[in-house]
Amino acid sequence: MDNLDIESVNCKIRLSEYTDTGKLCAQRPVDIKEEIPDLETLIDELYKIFSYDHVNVDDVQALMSRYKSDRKHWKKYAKFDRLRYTRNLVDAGNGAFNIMILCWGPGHASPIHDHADSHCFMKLLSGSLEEVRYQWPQNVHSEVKKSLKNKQSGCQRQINDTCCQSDSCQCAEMADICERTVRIGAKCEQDGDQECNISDMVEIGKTSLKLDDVCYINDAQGLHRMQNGHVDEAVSLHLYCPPFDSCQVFDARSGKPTIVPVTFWSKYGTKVDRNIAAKTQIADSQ
Ligand code: 2CO
Ligand code: FE2
Repeated sequence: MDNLDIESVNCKIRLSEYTDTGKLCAQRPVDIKEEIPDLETLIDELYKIFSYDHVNVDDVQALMSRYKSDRKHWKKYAKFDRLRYTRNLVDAGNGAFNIMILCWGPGHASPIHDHADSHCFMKLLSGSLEEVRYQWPQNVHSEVKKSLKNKQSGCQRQINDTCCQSDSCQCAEMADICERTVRIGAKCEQDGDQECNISDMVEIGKTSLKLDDVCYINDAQGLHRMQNGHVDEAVSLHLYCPPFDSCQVFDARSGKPTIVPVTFWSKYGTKVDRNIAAKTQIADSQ
């Protein structure tokens, strides 16, 4: 699964649910060459593409590239906070995807995080952002890796369920590692014990995103952190498929994972109740 040909992946399916390579290759129903004139048209086109069972990652990227950013199309969604980046829902999609605008003040950054077994597309609408990618910490596994291990070992069960107990099965070993990770993490939280040094986060790449660039990440490729290291604000458009309401964030030094809810600062251009949004933003976890 680590060797997925990302360009041909069908992003209507969660990463860990791929059962055979036949499902990865898709018919290619959309072939739009011309520029997309505004954000509304882009969203209409995304609805069309996501109405098919198969959606190719590179088709979504191509579609998002054809829209050229213009502040007047998206300014009503661009709501900033002084302290942290904000997530602003633009369209809840058709169940298969959602679209949001993220606003990054100078110096704002996300924690290191995963994408909850979903596909993440990101387009820069204004300013510039850096993406730093990381390996998963040694003892923490993505759903896609757990699922692959299960398949390799012939075990039909999920990693955290009771495993088949066959001699060749690696589930038990992995479940044990996961359990220890949680236990060590819990101890660390309680009394600040040094045992929480699960492993260092290993950097595997750095990219600078410029205006209208579109990039893609999923959990099989690794984790990332986004940062606006500039004096100007930055705005990015994100599409997730399927949508998710929580993800894991990782302590940059120890790699300790924590599950956090992800919520919105505003929805459809209107600010969400401050108490709810402020308590649960992924941006708070940095
Ligand atoms: N995934 C982060 C979020 O949804 C933003 S970093 O770019 O994917 O808050
Ligand atoms: Fe992200």
